[in-house]
Amino acid sequence: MPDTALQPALRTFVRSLPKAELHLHIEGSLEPELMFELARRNGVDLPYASVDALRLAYAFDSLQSFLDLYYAGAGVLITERDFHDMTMAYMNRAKEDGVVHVEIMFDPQTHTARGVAMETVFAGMARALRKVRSSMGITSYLILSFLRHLTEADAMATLEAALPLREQYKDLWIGIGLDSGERGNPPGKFARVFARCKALGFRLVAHAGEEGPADYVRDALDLLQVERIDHGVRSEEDALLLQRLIDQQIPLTVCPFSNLKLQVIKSMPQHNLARLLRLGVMATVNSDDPAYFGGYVVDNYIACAEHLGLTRHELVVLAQNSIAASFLPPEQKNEHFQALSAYVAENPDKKNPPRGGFF
Ligand code: ES4
Ligand code: ZN
Repeated sequence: MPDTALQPALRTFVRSLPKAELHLHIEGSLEPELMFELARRNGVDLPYASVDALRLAYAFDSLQSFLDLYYAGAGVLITERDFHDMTMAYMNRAKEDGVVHVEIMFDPQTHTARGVAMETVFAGMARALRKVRSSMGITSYLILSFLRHLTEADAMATLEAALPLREQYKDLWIGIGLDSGERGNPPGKFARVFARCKALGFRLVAHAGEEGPADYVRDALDLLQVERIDHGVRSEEDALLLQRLIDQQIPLTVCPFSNLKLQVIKSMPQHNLARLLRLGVMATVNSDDPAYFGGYVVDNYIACAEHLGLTRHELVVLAQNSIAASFLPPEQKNEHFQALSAYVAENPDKKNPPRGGFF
């Protein structure tokens, strides 16, 4: 039974736990209220009468049923200011959740296909992120993600369109990702463009093993040479692969609410995060598309505590993993590890105090 009486105290503890968010699609942070505001500002018609009507439409039965709404929703993003406002709204919310560093994925093809310039997308996000870095001290990186339902040639053209901006945004744009509909779009389809990105010195990630099979996780590692797997929950279906993830400490950016809302799992108690973590997988917890899936990163941590029985110590391990699995340089990771240890030491677990004495 979830211990609801202790939940407020646990939530307070988790909110102030220094953590990184490593799996966040900025377009998936666009809350219905802001979507309506941007639609009005830009004279874009939304096929919903109200914010409530839109929220009611957020009932998904698969990844694709979500993606259809998500791409349609992104249609309100037109100007530099729109990208800025969306990013700023997410960062303000992330601050409340104790996020000290975030690695943000964005889908330029969703925007350039509508006639929005690549520069507009970068400029709006970067203005917000740089402001937040200096005002709130939250660091951030950008991961340009290719849409896997489109061709590799389209991904290559998108990369070429973005490369002239690399110098201008080198403080932020450090990585390349792969997202959108997984089934029928295996990693191998993007082997050449990922090889080029690796040669260019980008950090590489890919969604794999979300709806797709464990084979796609192995292919993402072998054919795309990614350093981190987004989701990866279906890796459990392949014992050899699972052992490899453990041995090589390959991080998984797990998103429990996403898996639930997209019916990758039937109910939260069925999620395998606790099992993965206890086997020694470098698992992290993230929000994916928080505006669509009903919760931000702390909500995801708390749901895992409640439904999977994660201990307070395991929640601390998740926060530790999020720093370890980030693309931050070692010195910055160490600063966050120290802050984390200090926070835990200052907030002893009254229910399960660390054992004193020698044994
Ligand atoms: C996504 Cl949950 C998920 N999976 C794949 N691609 C995505 N893009 C945005 N959210
Ligand atoms: Zn995702």
